[in-house]
Amino acid sequence: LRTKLGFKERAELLETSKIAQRIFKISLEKKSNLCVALDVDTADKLLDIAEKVAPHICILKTHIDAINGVTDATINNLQLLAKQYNFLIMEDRKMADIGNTVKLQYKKLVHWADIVTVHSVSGGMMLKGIQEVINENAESLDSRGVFIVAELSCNGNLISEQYIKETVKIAEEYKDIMAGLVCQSHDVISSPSLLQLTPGVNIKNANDNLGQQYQSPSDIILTKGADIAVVGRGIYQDDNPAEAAKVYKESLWNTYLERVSN
Ligand code: 5IU
Repeated sequence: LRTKLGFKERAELLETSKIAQRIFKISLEKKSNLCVALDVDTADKLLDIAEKVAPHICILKTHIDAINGVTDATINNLQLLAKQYNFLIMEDRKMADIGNTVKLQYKKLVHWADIVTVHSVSGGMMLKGIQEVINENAESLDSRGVFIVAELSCNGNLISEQYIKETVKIAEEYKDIMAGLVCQSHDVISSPSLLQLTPGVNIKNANDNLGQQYQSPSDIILTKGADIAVVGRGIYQDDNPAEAAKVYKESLWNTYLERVSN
């Protein structure tokens, strides 16, 4: 069973993609299955908080188009931090257009984002476009890949059971570039080679006033079956983001250890 198997064993499976291997490896090295979402409004805040939380995360997630003042230097500095502190960068663009358009958009991301998120709504051809760009850059860049969205954490979303099943099928079809799926339930992913990334974690709040629904770290790992948890406001809005990241990291990692130990 995926949720009972350790990251080390899962990383070593034959069908585990290069990008999933990179995530498993960093996670084990840093004892962290925390992905921080830095949805701040300026490039200065992005770099400032990134540096503070860097020792505690395996993935840093951005919505780069929501941040003011991002330049090439911002991206360079983010990449330097990623190297220095051993984490991956994920641009949460949720690409969703036809293959050709996604391919054009992804060409602008592939150089700095180790991972991008995609919606499955337009089908597998979109992933073919991404795969082509990854192949074109395979010699000059470390392995790249995607997380595909199978479920959303907000109430009132339009995703159906059928959509989830078809999304898993697409993920299996493009396993070479698949880090895993973004979802909310433990039974979406059965294959241990794929990672479950789950947003909607907060220790202090149960929701926001725009539909977001939160769970505790232990719920997200034990009940919802997350391998990697995404925490945004719980960390970057804290008075002490470094300390908050450490608290979330330890809580998430200890729950993961508990999950695989029995
Ligand atoms: N995010 C979700 N829910 C989802 C998906 C993505 O919250 O279903 I797919 C993103 C949005 C935000 C982060 O960047 O994860 C969660 O941030 P907060 O912890 O601040 O709610």
